[in-house]
Amino acid sequence: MERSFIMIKPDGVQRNLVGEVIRRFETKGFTLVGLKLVSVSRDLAEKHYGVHKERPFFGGLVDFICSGPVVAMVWQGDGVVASARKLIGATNPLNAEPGTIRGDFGVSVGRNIIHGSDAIETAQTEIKLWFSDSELVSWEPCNKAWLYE
Ligand code: D4T
Repeated sequence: MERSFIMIKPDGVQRNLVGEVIRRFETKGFTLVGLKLVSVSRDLAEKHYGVHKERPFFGGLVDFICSGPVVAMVWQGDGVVASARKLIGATNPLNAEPGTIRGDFGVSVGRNIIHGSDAIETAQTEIKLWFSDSELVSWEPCNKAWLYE
């Protein structure tokens, strides 16, 4: 089944939003298959945001991701990659709709609380970057028959 890499950034952890974010993904109906608190190395942050290497905000972004613990997660479910992006909202929290995580909790693009993979292929790359196979747990939630027809 489809999987997405979701990371609660240092601001989300510092602002005590970990439970709130997890609650939103759980109650939507997605399944948590990987979870860990990570003190991110520069090397990992630079690899994760490698696509932005030439952008002016790259250095500040890497500093920020390394500035405190993040919660790295893998969530699973039909259409989870695109749906997670909707739950998260627009990159700039000021443009994010109310009801989304960034729309409800953020005001600044450089402090936008959470990351979610932007495509299925990106998700696969990011999951491999952040998790070993043994850290991911395949399990069948008992409410599956009530979530999927
Ligand atoms: P991430 O990758 O963190 O889920 O964010 P998005 O997918 O929504 O947005 P992005 O890749 O365009 O940006 C990555 C990351 O960089 C920060 N950022 C972005 C920033 O600090 N200043 C900026 O001007 C932009 C565009 C926020 C998210």
